[in-house]
Amino acid sequence: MSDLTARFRKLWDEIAPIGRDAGSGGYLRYALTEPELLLRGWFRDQAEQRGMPIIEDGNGNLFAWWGDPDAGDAVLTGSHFDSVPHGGAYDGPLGIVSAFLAVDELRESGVTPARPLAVGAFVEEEGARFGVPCLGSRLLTGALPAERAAVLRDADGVSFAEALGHAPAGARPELWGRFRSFVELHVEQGRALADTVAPVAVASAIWPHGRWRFDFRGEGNHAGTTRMADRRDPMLTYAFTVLAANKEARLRGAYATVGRVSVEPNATNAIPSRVTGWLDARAAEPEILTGLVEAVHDKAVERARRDGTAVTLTEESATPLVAFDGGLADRLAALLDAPVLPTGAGHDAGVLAGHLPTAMLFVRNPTGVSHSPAESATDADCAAGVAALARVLAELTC
Ligand code: HGY
Ligand code: MN
Ligand code: MN
Repeated sequence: MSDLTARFRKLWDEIAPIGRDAGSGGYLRYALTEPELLLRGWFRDQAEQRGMPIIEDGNGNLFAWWGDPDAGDAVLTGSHFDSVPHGGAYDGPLGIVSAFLAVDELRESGVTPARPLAVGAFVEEEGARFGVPCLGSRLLTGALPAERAAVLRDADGVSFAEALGHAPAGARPELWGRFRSFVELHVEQGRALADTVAPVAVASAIWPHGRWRFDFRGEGNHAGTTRMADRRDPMLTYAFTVLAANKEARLRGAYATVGRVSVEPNATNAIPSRVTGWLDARAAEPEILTGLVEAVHDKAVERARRDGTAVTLTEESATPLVAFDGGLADRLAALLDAPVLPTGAGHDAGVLAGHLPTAMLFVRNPTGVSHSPAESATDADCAAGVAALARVLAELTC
């Protein structure tokens, strides 16, 4: 095992147990809950050990600084700690652990950056607690108003402002304006690298994608005394809509997922009065995505007429096509002799890409599985990711 691989494993083992569910082996690291707060504490310790002062942006994002935080022209790297329910170990934390190790690599090789270098930890990237993905980076850049974020509530009714302990600060142009570029290292969510010799790739783009809430309303009633012909059952309309989403996505070469549903009253012997399903839709082109969501909505409305139910559609978040800075991507791909890949996964880098030159590095995932306890990456590939990130940061801070 190489020295860097051993150092990766040592640091990785410090956070691996935090928020891990013994039953599933997946992670329950929801933003600003105890496991994620422990990880933020770990982040502070790592920064302190490296003499890196921390700046908080008032939105829940943390930035550890090597160099003068006020000097500007800084290079930012980092990612997020939070996970989807029972998510994998690598999605997010790999980018933060790798960032601290890359700082160590630079220092050990005697590199003193000519400009400041910051390691960031963005809050609520997955949107698993408050429903809006990339909440922290959207707040920082002003893509989401602080007033809207403040009142987002989790399943227990706790608002983002209450979880944060104060109203979010909102847009901080004077802070993100200090960054000249952002490089996020992330485990690959797909298997494009799995059958290649490349442990690391550079991102070219993020597909347009978003989340839409479908509310189906019908008439709650008794399961045993309501004739089938008399029912207005929203579960039927919901089920049909899920099948329609799958078919319409396949017809378009797009992706549609309904992975989250809530039912009222959610009783075995009661016809539901309301069913809510969340559609995650993604496509290579904006027009395809729009067409997909419209087609699914049309099918839902048509079916609702047959079922005597009502359906309403609400867009909860939308991310346009992100084309990463082509010059930067080509430069990093040449530096690392790495392939360039698009992705269907959203990232904070996708938000910052609208404001400063941004790049992503993907670390090989042997199975491609993500948002699952089965997500994996080998220590050797993770060490290769650290080495690649260190080279990139040395290049960008010289
Ligand atoms: O959902 C996504 O694409 C990302 O993993 N948050
Ligand atoms: Mn994710
Ligand atoms: Mn992620």
